[in-house]
Amino acid sequence: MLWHFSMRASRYFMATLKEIPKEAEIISHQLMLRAGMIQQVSSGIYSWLPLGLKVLKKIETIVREEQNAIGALEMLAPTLQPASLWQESGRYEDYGKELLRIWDRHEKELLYGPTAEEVFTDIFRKHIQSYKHLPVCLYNIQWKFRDEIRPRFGVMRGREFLMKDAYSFDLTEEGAHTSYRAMFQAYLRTFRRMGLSVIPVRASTGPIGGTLSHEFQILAKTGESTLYYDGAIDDAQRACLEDYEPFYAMADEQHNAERCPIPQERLVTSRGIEVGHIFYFGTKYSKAMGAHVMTSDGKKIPVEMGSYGIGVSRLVGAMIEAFHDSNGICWPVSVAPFPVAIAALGPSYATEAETYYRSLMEAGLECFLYDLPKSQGSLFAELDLVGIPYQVFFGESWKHTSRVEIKHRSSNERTFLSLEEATSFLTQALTPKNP
Ligand code: 5CA
Repeated sequence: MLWHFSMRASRYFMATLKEIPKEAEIISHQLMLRAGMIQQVSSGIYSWLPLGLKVLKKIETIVREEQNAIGALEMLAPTLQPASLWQESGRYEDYGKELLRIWDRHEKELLYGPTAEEVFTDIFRKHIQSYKHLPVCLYNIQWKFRDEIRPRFGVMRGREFLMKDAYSFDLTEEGAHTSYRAMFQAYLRTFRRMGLSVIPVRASTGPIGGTLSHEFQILAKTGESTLYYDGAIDDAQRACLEDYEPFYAMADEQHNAERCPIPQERLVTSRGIEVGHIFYFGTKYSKAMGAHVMTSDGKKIPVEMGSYGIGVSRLVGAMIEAFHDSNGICWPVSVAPFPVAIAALGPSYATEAETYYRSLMEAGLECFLYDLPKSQGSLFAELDLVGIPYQVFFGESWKHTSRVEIKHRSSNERTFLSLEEATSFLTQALTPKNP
């Protein structure tokens, strides 16, 4: 069967590199290149190689499941948009050089969407005219393009990148705040499932517009923003609280030392990477584009909107910034390209490793048979570099005690188990815990 071949190193597309690529300034970019996850095609534009795409898809799935869980409806808008929609909303001139403009053979102007408020507002206005169909929230997970002046840090600031963008439509401002809050909580659950600590910070709204906005920042030394937040957030996160109003958190110039209400000793300063951004902007687009709904007493009013982004491809890099050590990536099980790898430490164990690999695959565990004829040193190094969370070895312990060695990548703990025990240990370890 084909899957027996595809999940084994000898048949896989392992594009790992020994040297640290010179062009990569930060650890996540270096590790993504060294682990063979991506390859640059042009400045800020990457191909996702098989191993990298697996991680991207797993992150995408978590994002999708948590959007669906709050009742947001998935659809798919195109990457190309007509410039005329942006002229209608008034953003065409404002967006400047980041907007990639394209002319088709009829001299009709298109653009590669950097975001999609106009497209979604246009869909809404063509299909929904009554309060009876509200609230509604539509989203898609689609590639975006921003002609960034300085693409850098690999997929963290690319020109082409994958974004989850959602758009909520409500009758009233109060309703829009309820949608905003539901999305806010979905974001906390999404990032928690990825094992990330995330700080929601009050933000300015920039070219999206509006009055209320939060950025979701994960803590990392290489982050582009400086965060100032109430240390009580860390405790609230540990307690899985989903209320955010009481806490102070600001980024960069939004923070004002004089006006900060938090006592100095409770204020935490840290660097952060923005992985999500949500906006409430009321009727900015619905007024400009004529997206009106009928109220219960027959009045026509512009619909209340918000938009909600997650940088899906950026998250791959951001997660590596959060989860790595000097040997490579330490993926949490929830997004690992393969949660388990099996390797024979010497040709005499190859058949047993293969048989065990097949039995785990049949039990529904996603694993990778590392069957390359390499030295033990380079085998260990490669599995650690690509960050496989559980590594099962058939070696000395198997020979002498009929127990395999299971190495846990991030803690480096080793356990010696019979095959039967190993299967139940791995089944347990791979079962998602309720976050
Ligand atoms: N329309 C709104 C929300 S749908 C919007 O576009 N928001 S945004 O500009 O903040 O982008 C949403 C998320 O996309 C950001 O939080 C960030 O995680 C990601 N992102 C933005 N620019 C880039 C980029 N150049 N490379 C990778 N990810 C990016």
